[in-house]
This record gives sequence, C-alpha cells and structure tokens, in this order.
Amino acid sequence: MTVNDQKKNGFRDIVQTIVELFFHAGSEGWRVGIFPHERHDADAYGAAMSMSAVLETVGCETVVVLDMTEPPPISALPLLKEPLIPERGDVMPSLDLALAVDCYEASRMGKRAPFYIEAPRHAVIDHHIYEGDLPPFSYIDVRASATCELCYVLIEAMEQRIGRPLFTNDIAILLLAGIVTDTGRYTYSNTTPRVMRQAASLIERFSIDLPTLHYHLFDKTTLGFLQLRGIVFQNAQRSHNDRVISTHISRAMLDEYGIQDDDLAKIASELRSVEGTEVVLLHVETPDGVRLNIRAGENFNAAEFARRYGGGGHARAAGATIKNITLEEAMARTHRDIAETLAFSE
Ligand SMILES: [Mn+2]
Repeated sequence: MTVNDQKKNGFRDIVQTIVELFFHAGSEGWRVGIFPHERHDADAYGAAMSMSAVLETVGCETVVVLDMTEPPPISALPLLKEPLIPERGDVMPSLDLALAVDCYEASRMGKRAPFYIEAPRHAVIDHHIYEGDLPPFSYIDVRASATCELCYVLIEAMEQRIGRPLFTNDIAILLLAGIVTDTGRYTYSNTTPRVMRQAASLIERFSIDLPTLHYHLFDKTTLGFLQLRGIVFQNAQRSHNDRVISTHISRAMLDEYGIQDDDLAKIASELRSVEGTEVVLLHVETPDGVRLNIRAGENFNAAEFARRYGGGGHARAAGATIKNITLEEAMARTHRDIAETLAFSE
C-alpha cells in the first residue's frame, strides 16, 4: 500500500495494520525500542512515553531510547518509563521492533541511529514532511498537528479492539502536552476539529490541571532567558524588502545569561509575528555547528529551505544544523541562499 492509498482511505488501513502489529508484538512479548527525534520536544516525548505505556499494557517490554535526560519543561511531564540513554553509557538491549516517533528516519536520531537501524523490524508514527522510502509499518500523516494526535488515534483503535480502557490520566497529560505544544496552544493552522475533539475527550475523561500543565510548558521562564530574548530581538535585522528577519545567539550570549539552548526556537516563532515577515532565520551557535531555526508564513516552505542544509521539518517551522562553519559564515550563507529562494518563488 502506498502512502497515497493511505490518504484516500483516511489512514484507516494503516491504523489497523499497526494496531495488529502492536497486538502481535504484545502476544509475542516483543521488546520494542521507542525512538523520538534528537533533542525531543513535548510531542516527541509525549508520544514515546504514552506508546511505551500502552505497549507494555498489551504485553510488550519497551525501552524508551533518548539522547539526553529531560530538559525543562519536559521534566514536568509524567515519567512513565525510566529512559535508556546510550550516550551516558546505558547498555542497549537487542530489540524485536524499533518504533520511530515524531520522526521517520535514523538521521533524526543522532548517535542512537545505529540502534534503530540494526533492529529487525521498524515502525513509524510521525507527522513531518517526508521523502524517500518508508518502512512498511509507517503511519505518517503530515496534516496531523502532532504525533500525539496520531498516538491518540492508535490508542483509541487499540481500546476498541481490546475492549477495555488503555488511556490513563498520565497518558492524557502526555498527549495533551504534545498536542498543545505542536498546535501552539491551538493557534496554528494545523489546529483541526479532530485534534480539538481529542483534547476535549481527554479533559472529559480525566482530571487534568491545564493551567499548571500550560504554565510548565509555555510560561515558566527565568530572568536570564527574558534578558537574552531582549538582546536577540535587539540584534534582529530585516532584509530582502523586510520579508526576512535574521538574528543569532552566540555561545558567549548563552554563557553570559546562563541559558541552556533547549528553548530558543520559540524566539524565532515570536519574530514571525512581526508584520510583513515571511521568513525568520534564527542562528544558534552550538558545539556541533550552527543550528538554524526557520519560521515561515504561507508563501515560504521552511522544510524545503532546511533541506538545503540537510535538515527538515514542517512547511511553517523547520530546522537544520550547518556543520563546520562559524556563526558569521552561516549567517552570510543563509542570507545569500534566502535571496535565491525568494527570487525563485516570485
Ligand atoms: Mn511533533
């Protein structure tokens, strides 16, 4: 079945296929490794933890394989399974199935990629724009707001098939965290009636403290972060007839304000609100190179632009890491490349 066939039947067949796979895995007691993308966000984490819980309920053993311990705000979310972190020396067991969540390929998994690749079977739950071949058990709906939205669909289908509840209070918090993050608190264009119905049903079934969840996910901050944000806004430059805003964060700036570089992408989103702006380029100096966060309006494809540098993402929000380059060189390069892309799109 091609992905186009899947779209035609509203993904019903692939959902059933994956549900069957999961029950089969459970009945055989398979060990399933769950791999969210690098530098996991609330959607990737929520999807990984909730699928781990559900798969264990149906008989699987699971390992949630991460590349780092939880950064805030994710540390405020339920930890249903102590993660396995190969980079700190945890020993990776052999797997029967590797499940990618909120990403579809090993290249988004950093140093964990070999563990994903060497598993004998693969499945994918994702909502990112993809290209190339996919494993046969791939549930990828690019119109879904969040991978957690797709996990909801799967868990609901599994509940129907098994005839008993599988959602729990913790799973509800995890899925809501992913959904509310990836819809930008229900403001992005990916916010659909379906995802709002899912959220409504979770709030109806379970007791969720939404103000506290949202405070931890979005509003909690530090004075240092606000001060850094002020400087980044100060440094923002408009170009290309004010269609582009470019800005940067150096290591020195992060050190000065004592900021981890986990939560910087939202600064790029904020700059997107500047009237008339089509593209925001935020350049962050990291130990691996310069990370580029791209935010775009309706007329610019951020994911396509990110692919120039080996990255990817969504049409409105994407990213890439440009290796072996200084901050200044990276900014000069994206400045040139964006001119070319904008000229081409006119
Ligand atoms: Mn996501």
